[in-house]
Amino acid sequence: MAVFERKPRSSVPEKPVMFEKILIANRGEIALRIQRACREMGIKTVAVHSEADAEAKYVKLADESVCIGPAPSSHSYLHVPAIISAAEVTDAQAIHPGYGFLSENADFSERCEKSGFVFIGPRAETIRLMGDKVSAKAAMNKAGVPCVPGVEGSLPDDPAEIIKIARHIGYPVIIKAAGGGGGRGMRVVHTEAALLNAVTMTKTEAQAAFNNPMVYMEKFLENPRHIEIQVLADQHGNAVYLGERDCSMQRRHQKVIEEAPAPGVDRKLIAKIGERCAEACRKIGYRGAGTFEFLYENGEFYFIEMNTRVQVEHPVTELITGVDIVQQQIRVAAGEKLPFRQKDLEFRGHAVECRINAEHPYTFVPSPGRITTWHVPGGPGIRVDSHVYANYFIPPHYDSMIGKLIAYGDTRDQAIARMRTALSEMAVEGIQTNIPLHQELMSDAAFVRGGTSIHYLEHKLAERTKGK
Ligand code: MV4
Repeated sequence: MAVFERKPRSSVPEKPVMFEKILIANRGEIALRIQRACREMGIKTVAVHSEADAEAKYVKLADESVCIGPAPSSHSYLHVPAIISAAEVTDAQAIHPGYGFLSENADFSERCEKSGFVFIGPRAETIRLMGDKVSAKAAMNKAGVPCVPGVEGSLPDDPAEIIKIARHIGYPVIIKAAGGGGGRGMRVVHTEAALLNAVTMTKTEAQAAFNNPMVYMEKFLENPRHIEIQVLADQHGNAVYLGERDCSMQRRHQKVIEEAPAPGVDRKLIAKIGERCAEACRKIGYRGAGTFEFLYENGEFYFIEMNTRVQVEHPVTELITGVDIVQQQIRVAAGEKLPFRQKDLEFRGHAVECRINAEHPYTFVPSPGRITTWHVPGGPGIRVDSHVYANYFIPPHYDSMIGKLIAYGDTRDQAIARMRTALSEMAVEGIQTNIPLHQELMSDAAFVRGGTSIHYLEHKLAERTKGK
């Protein structure tokens, strides 16, 4: 079996040598986005795909492709041995996990490294630290990142102690699963009478969903915005922040619109929080791209979670900074130093992203199937990140997002105006999309004013239903 013996590459190469070939362990628009970064850098690509994605154009565009299993993700994009084997047979040197799927799976990153492939992301230890929301909060608190008021650590078993902690924090409180995140495994508690039952139920659910019964408690913030800070760190102790994104326009924890910068937030405060995030990266030896998620309420930032992957909404940051985040992920994974310092970075203009989903615009029922017409907009300040085309069949097995429409302008008003034009030019037939919802939102008075909370869209949609 000598053929398959590979020397694990030391994590910091003496002299960085850029990869010759990268395997992309993902599908759809992000697989194409990563492929584009590789092509620009002269790196060969290996696409892995399920049977349902065999005919996709981005698969054909890759230098090589390997079918890793049937349509269900559990048997393909989540099937670790198939992905590692594909990297072995194609002789790739590194694996880019994209977002979702295995991107925040510490065991997967470890398996990559043990098999001799560079995992394009943070060390397994860092992914594990951030995957446990209790240890993530403790680490960030210690590193000087402001957190939601609460009590450090997971809740004790003693009911009297739990009651004491909740009284100390003050109602309403929120109980969250340590193994959760992204909106899974949480419960809001308004009164002491409801407390212990809520804790028990959250623990039971957490055990079933995450195989970890640990829960923690925070003050529940009633009407915050969701603002996140993008960071980049190399393996030589350098870290920068690339500004923030406002992702408050969401429904059921699915973001709908993202923008950068966050409207109406004091730039000095962003610089202060951003610097805290970069400093935290230096302290924990973070490597790669990452996102610090905050709740923002009454002029204060409160850290809730860290994402250790590239995010769907990274293009808005790319447009206001001029930094190619995916390319930098690859460079720092190969051991290169970041090519800029914080003082070299400028945030210029404004960018808005609309996620284009194959779904009914108001019932949100998925609408997979064959796209008959696909006409994308263009012109100044317009970027479209999508893997689809006319006659493409959207498989029903995956996420409904089929692309992202991103508009850039000197000002927020210009970016929104360009987005309106772009949406009006965009033509998609054969399936239903959420383009009409985006058109409505781009002319929504509260959105146009800027600074709506995480509850805005759900409230607006509820009003809409009542009105009909
Ligand atoms: C909160 C919160 C209010 N107070 N924590 C939901 C997703 C997960 N990342 C954290 N979440 C929340 N945590 C405290 N202490 C409200 C939410 C929340 C939310 C946060 C971000 C974006 C959308 C959201 C929708 C509902 C609730």
